[in-house]
Amino acid sequence: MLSNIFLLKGNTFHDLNSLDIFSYPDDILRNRNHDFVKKVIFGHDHGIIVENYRKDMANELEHSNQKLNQKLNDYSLDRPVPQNIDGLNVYTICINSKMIIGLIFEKNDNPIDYKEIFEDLSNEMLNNERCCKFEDEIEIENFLITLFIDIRRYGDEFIEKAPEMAFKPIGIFIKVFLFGIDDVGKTSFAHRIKTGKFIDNSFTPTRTFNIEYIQKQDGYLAVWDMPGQRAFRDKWFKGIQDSNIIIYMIDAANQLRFEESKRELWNFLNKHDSSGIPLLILGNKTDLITKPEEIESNLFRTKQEIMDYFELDKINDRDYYFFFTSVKTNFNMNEVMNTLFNIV
Ligand SMILES: Nc1nc2c(ncn2[C@@H]2O[C@H](COP(=O)(O)OP(=O)(O)OP(=O)(O)O)[C@@H](O)[C@H]2O)c(=O)[nH]1
Ligand SMILES: [Mg+2]
Repeated sequence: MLSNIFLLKGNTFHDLNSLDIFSYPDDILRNRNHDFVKKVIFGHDHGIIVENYRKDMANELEHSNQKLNQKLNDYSLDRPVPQNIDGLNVYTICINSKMIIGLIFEKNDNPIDYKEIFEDLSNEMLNNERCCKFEDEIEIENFLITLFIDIRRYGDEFIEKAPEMAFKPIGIFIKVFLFGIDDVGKTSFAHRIKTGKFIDNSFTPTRTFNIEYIQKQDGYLAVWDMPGQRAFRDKWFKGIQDSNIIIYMIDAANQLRFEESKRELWNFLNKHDSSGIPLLILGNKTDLITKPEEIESNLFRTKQEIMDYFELDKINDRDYYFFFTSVKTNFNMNEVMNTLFNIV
């Protein structure tokens, strides 16, 4: 488990006395001497960052002011470096040769398990959300706390349950690639088919591939639940290899986002050659658009409207199916599962 996070920031890594050091939840570096900080810094290519920093300074002076500003807004992140320093399990990432963010894990953790999440979250917060300019202390502390909580949650949710992968699959093995824009109910869907339960009002957007292994009577499913937020969508392409079926989920109750949802579906179908892999399109959250007793009549009309809007009839390189669902009320969930096994 992640136990601490820290940040080293200074005008130059040469002068250790001038470094600002922040850490959370407690001041873990207070009693550590320069030696610890020096080892952290030199772990990054044995001091080459110090040289890069010098070169950067020289280059920056040559550039126009405009370019300089642009550069200041862009953060480039080096590969994270794991080190064991004075008995601490430390994982650090260097930014623009000027700052270092460090994670400290418990002794038995493997920092490499956190490589993707560490890189992705830092990059997202720095370059997409631009949530920290590193100018005032409170801002920096908030940044560290947010990163700490997110990485820790990731560890709790995904890494701790890794042993489940050791299950012996019974029946056929199916890889399900589940994607769609954010907040449509993908993670709730995976959770429902795995546990039979629905957690209302959960708000934990998925930030990395969430892979659920689920044994059903007819076979063993690996459901690759993709993160839907904009910043993560280019990752979708990385998850699809060897999939047996693709599920694209739409929030049927949120027409305001139909256009975005349609664009992402077609973008994906056009850009990535996944032809031949059957596609199941789910219009979820039907509980929000119709009462249970009127489901049949109301949804029939809506189904045609959605199929027209999304131009599903233009899909000609694979079989596709459309279902309405409500992960919340379990509406059509059994039908979807039966269809899934029948198709594959
Ligand atoms: N009313 C209703 N709410 C649902 C349904 N399915 C999911 N939700 C809610 O919708 C919200 C988003 O659900 P998630 O499963 O986290 O959505 P997601 O698609 O995984 O979102 P990202 O991980 O950000 O891509 C949660 O508050 C769910 O409780 C449904 O069928 N009906
Ligand atoms: Mg999710």
